[in-house]
Amino acid sequence: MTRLDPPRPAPAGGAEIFGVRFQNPVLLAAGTCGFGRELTGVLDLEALGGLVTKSVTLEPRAGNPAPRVAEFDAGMVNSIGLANPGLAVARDEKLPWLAHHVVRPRVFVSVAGHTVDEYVALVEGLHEAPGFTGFELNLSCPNDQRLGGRAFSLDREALEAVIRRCRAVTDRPLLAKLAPNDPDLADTARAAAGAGADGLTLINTLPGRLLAPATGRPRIGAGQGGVSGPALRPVGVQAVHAVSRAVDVPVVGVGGILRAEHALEYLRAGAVLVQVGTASFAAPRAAAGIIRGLDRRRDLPPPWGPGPRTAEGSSPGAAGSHTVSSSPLETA
Ligand code: RRO
Repeated sequence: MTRLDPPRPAPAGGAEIFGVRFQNPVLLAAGTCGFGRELTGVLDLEALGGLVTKSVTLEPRAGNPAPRVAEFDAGMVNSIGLANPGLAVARDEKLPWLAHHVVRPRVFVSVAGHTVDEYVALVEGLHEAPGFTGFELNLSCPNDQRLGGRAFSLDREALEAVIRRCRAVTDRPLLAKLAPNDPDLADTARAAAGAGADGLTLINTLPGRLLAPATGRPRIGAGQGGVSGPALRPVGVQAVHAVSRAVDVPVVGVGGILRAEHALEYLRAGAVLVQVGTASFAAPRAAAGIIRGLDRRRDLPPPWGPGPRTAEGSSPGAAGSHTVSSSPLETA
């Protein structure tokens, strides 16, 4: 498990989570920022708490038929179909670029496969690459046609096996990104944590379909897709609320965060970090505005501020045991 990259410099302030320091709680979500480079000139990457790369698969994938995205009044539906350059290009080009150009934000590499073996091969193949802190196992893509749209995390045996076996081949932090359409998400989260996940990312998109009223034809090429944006926020906040009370690993909240108050909503529900996704499509600098908005607040819950975590006065187990700093939020 030798790693080639030296430890990254730890920014002052912020909070320590997964054994590394985050300068603020706002990350860009997988699939919405490419591998970071795509946003140079658009967004100051150094201001971010972190970013999660596009999901990487063993081989390059061309993705699903166009159109891949369609908007509706409360968000959008996507079916990109895991379009990505594959393991070799991620390892040899994308991550080295991140190693040289992104210093303060914490980078997580999202990986996705069809089988447990594929996930393990991805983690093994990337473990020693430079430029990133940890992995986000994408166990919840709703748009993989070979899995028939069924998220990996909904198969308990596969979920536990994939996390256990990835855990055995890397000491980097492992996040498991779970699906919202789960009859007992808290139980799945307990299983994921029990199998060795260091944290849970909640939630991926919710399966959905948009039809053209005049023809009945699907508005995206693959037919069904994943719902994201404002419609997803209450689903994500509920997931974070339930799971952060059920597990003692940190929870990362994602789904429908457009503004700082939405990020705060997730932090109050029990998340220690948040990810911004769909908002960046409409406004590529949305995450920077959210970071500034949070920085102005003096009522952030721990570990970002001294304020109460929840209106109910109860504190989920995750944050206390895994975060060591309560320094004021720092922006770059
Ligand atoms: O690529 C996609 O279509 C996709 C993925 Br991998 C995912 O995890 N979630 C999503 O909404 N779309």
